[in-house]
Amino acid sequence: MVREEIDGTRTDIVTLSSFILQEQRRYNSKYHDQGSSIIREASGELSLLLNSLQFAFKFIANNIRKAELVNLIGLSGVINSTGDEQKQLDSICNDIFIQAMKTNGCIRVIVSEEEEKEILVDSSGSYAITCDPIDGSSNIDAGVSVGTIFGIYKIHPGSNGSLKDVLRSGNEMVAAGYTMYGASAHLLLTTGHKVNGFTLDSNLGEFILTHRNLSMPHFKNIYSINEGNTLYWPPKIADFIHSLKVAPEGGKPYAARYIGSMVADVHRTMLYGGLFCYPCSRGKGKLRLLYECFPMAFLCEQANGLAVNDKGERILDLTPEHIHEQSSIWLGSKGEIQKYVDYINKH
Ligand code: FDP
Repeated sequence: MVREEIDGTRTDIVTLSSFILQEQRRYNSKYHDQGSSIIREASGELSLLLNSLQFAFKFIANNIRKAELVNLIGLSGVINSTGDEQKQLDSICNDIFIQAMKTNGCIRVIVSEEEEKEILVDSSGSYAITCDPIDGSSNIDAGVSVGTIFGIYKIHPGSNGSLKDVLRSGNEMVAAGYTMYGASAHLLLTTGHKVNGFTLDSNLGEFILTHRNLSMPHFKNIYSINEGNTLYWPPKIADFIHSLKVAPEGGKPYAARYIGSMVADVHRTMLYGGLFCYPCSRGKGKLRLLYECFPMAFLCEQANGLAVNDKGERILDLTPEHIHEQSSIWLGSKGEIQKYVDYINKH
């Protein structure tokens, strides 16, 4: 018998690396069990890619932790593709991410929030990746949690890697996730079969499985939105948000929680439930479809939630026309998002 605990120390922990290998084996045995005449084996390439991603996350986490000490915080004077002022930490973390993706041999196309154009990589890899290396960066100086968001696509058969491999429906993502850098680094990952959460143990230098098959509650009376924009929303949306603040008979109104860092707001929503939204202001969405909305929508649905835009259309059914396209988004507990969809359909 294997003793799982020695002097209060758990010894049965599952690391991200072992979890990825287990998933690969599960995928292979699924195809064997189905008695497929052409036995499809997972080549291990996605596992390799996920492993190189976890290296990038550890490297970024390390830089964020020491940022204040080594004076990285401050503006670098560069304006990025979407018009935001780029911080030194933004550009360093972008470089870390791109370097890790360029050298793992699995990636042919990289899209980053910090790069105006897609990056084509000369490799024989089968994947394309989209990412926001540091989301929520306007909060960095205040020590608020920020994160890296990513989405992964298998490139089209016969493609050498092109824009077409990323400008496609969100339904075609094969994996997505984010790492939130807070008191510790938290990674939420889906490969299209539920969501699992890992926490970085900085002593071991390993992401440890801490949230297996994460599932959001169906209802939770928490709403998360930048209400300062109320004047710029269509009246229907302002009315819906107002309705959340009206207490039902014998009940309580919704609680407001807004950090202003998408990863942190979504992370809370994934764990506690509720709804997070960023509607169009003056008719324009803010969050980026490809590397913010798609990965978050994929995670959310895999955790039994829903993700739609202002019109109530399912986010993953959308197809972007350009890599930095912006969208409105409503995501969170299934019951809460359905309530929004029912409201706009009725009014
Ligand atoms: P940031 O500009 O700090 O990078 O998409 C970027 C984002 O943050 C999200 O992380 C966050 O949810 C949102 O913008 C915050 O926008 P507001 O400041 O307009 O509320």
